[in-house]
Amino acid sequence: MYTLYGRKGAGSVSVQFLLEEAGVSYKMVWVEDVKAPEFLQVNPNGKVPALQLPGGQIMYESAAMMAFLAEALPAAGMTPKIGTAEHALMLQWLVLLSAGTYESILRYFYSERYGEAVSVKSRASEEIDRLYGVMETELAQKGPYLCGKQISAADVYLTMLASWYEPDMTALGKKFPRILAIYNTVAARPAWKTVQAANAN
Ligand SMILES: N[C@@H](CCC(=O)N[C@@H](CS)C(=O)NCC(=O)O)C(=O)O
Repeated sequence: MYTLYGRKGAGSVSVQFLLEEAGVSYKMVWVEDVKAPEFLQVNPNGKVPALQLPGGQIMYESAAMMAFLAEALPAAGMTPKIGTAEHALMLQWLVLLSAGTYESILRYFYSERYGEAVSVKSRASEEIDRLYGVMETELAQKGPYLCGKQISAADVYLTMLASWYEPDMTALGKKFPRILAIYNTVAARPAWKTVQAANAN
C-alpha cells in the first residue's frame, strides 16, 4: 500500500488526487512537525509531501511523485504515452511548475525566510505571474491542457498551485483564463472534492 505524508492544504494535495483518481487504497499520514526527528527519517529535507511506495521505498519531491504515479497508476489516466512529444511536455511543465512556480509561491508566502520580506514577496508575486503568463500563452497555442488535447498530471499539479493564488481564483481567471479553465476542469472531478474534504481543517 502507498503511504502519503502530507499536511492539510499543502503540496500533498496533487499527489493525493492522483491516488484517489486511480482508486488505489493508500494510507494518509498528516505530519504535525516536518522538522521532528521521526519525520526527518522519512524526508531529510523536512518537507511534505513524502511518499512510501508499496515495496517500502520512500520518495520525496512532489513533481517526481506526480510523474511517477501517473505512470505507475495508469487507471488515473493522467499521463501521455511515454516517449511521445506530449510526455515530454508533461515532464517539462512538471519541472517548471515545481522548480519555478512552487518555489516562487514559497517565497511569496514565507518571504521572511528569504531576506527582506517585502521585496522578496513582491518579486515572487511578479515571478508567479510571469510563469503563469508563459503557460497562458502556450495554452492559447497548444491547449486546452498543458500537454495539448489530453489532461495529465501536469494539469493536476498546476491546479494545486493555482488554488493558492492570491487574492482569489477570480483574480487569477482575469489574468489567466485558460489556467482557470484547467483548474475548473480538475476541481469538478469527484477525486478533487474527496481530497478537499480530507484536507479541510
Ligand atoms: N520541492 C518540494 C517542496 C515541498 C515544500 O516546500 N513543502 C512545504 C509545504 S507546501 C513544506 O513542507 N514546508 C515545510 C517547511 O519548509 O517548514 C516538493 O515539491 O516536494
